[in-house]
Amino acid sequence: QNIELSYADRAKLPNVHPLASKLLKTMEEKQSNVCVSADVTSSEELLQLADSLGPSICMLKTHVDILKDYTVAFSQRLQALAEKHNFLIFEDRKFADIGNTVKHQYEGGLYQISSWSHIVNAHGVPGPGVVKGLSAVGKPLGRGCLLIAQMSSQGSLATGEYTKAVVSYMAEEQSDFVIGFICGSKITKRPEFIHMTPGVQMQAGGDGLGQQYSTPEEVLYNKGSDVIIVGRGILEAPDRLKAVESYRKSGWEAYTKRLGQ
Ligand code: 5BU
Repeated sequence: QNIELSYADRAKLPNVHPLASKLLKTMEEKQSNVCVSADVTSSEELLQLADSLGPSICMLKTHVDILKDYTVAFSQRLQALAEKHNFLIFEDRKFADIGNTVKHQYEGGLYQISSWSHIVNAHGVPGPGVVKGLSAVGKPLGRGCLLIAQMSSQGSLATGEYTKAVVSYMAEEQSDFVIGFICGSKITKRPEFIHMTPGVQMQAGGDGLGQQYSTPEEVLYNKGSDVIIVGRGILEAPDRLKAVESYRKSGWEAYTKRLGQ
């Protein structure tokens, strides 16, 4: 038995994490499974992106440490835009240390990530302690975490048994904080978990530095992932708004095709 549940059905599952439920509902409402990867270096440009692309996306991914002018005021304005346009913020910090250290990295330092980012991600390399440390900070705030089970880059070592262990040993046992995975394809049948895939462009290919691209149709229909993460496919387009809309449309079509509609 392999029934495909809709995003809306999954949002109502009894064991779904409240944040995952919120994201799934948003995806259904906005008919968008697009996360824009806002990889720009100026905070004004990032805010402008968030305001203009906000209506077309379910989530906005940041790399806060590439900003040349981060301020607390920036993080507050970004949060306000997330509310205004109803999207979640995902800081792609890729935590990968012992629990006690990631706790400080998540809560403190210059960026105080836990205060503004709904979602963060972590590598499985350290073992379950990395999730325990992040959870100690994030759970009381209603935050969630994605585990990096696979990577889009060529020659990635996150494959096979490693991927399986991230799913079974790290996520399933800490599903009160882990809401899903960064992966290339569907890696668990549990519908409460959300699969998110970077390395997406309209044409398959690569970038010369190891990034590998698949199309929205390939990722969402053939591979069974839930969310496409798109950076340069949108950022380097002559018209970013037109580009995000074309990813939203292809993404939604691929998803409805998967549902058999
Ligand atoms: P691109 O411009 O669409 O290639 O950007 C992809 C983004 O996703 C970029 O911010 C990466 O840091 C991020 N990423 C990725 O490309 N592959 C991965 O496996 C992970 C993150 Br995890």
